[in-house]
Amino acid sequence: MRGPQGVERAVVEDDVVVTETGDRIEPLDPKTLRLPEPYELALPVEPPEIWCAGVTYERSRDARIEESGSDVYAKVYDAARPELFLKDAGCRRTVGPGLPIGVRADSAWNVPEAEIGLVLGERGSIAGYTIGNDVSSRDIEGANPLYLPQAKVYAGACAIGPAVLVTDDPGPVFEIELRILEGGTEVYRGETSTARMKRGFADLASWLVRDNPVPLGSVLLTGTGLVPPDDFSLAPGHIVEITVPGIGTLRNEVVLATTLLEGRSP
Ligand code: DO4
Ligand code: MG
Repeated sequence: MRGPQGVERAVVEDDVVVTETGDRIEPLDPKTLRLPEPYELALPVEPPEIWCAGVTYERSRDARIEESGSDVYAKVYDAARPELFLKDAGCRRTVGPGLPIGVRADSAWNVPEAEIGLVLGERGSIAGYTIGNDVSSRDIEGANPLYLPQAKVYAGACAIGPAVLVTDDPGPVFEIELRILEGGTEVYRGETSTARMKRGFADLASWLVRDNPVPLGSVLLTGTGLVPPDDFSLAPGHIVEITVPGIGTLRNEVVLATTLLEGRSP
């Protein structure tokens, strides 16, 4: 959590945010976990690596086939082995709630991807659940499947947060709402449920750690089931809000990725 004392550790107990110094802060809305000023939830974990699964929902499979004309997406949707790719390492391209996400200057078709994130424990066990935004360039991805890393990995291409849900439920189902706002007006709204996923969370995590030393606390985003209409592109000034009851709302403003590089050493 960010507050007057800088970044502090905090947990959510009975819809109240409790800091390590014992302050109790009531969110303005327990569903979104939005805090009164000057408080803001920060990155709930700093994952050493962030991985993504793709094409885990029928909607994503269809969108990928349409944008690329390639059948590799239908093949991976039906295969036992999932699509998995590295999104970030060392949190160089990832932000928490309230900080800007990026769109590439060399892309004309950018979208947010609202996904459930698995916080990974030992040997691919699931320690908790968070929200992730796998911001992507659809025209770069669609031009050639080999361009996937460029469509997915760049400054501000990922957001996670606002909290980590720890639960004993072995098979939780999450409702996911995605809203995009422009000048305070909603320009896109969609919702889906993880009940529509083709694959299970534990199965995805077990594929990821096969012969792969994924560090503890890494996050695996589990794919998108929400695709805005083809004539929509994310642009600087848009606000992206992803709400998952039980976890909160991940809210980020969009800027040009180039501006996030300013002042950063390579
Ligand atoms: O194959 C492209 C990536 C798909 C993806 O990121 C998703 O389905 O969420
Ligand atoms: Mg994705």
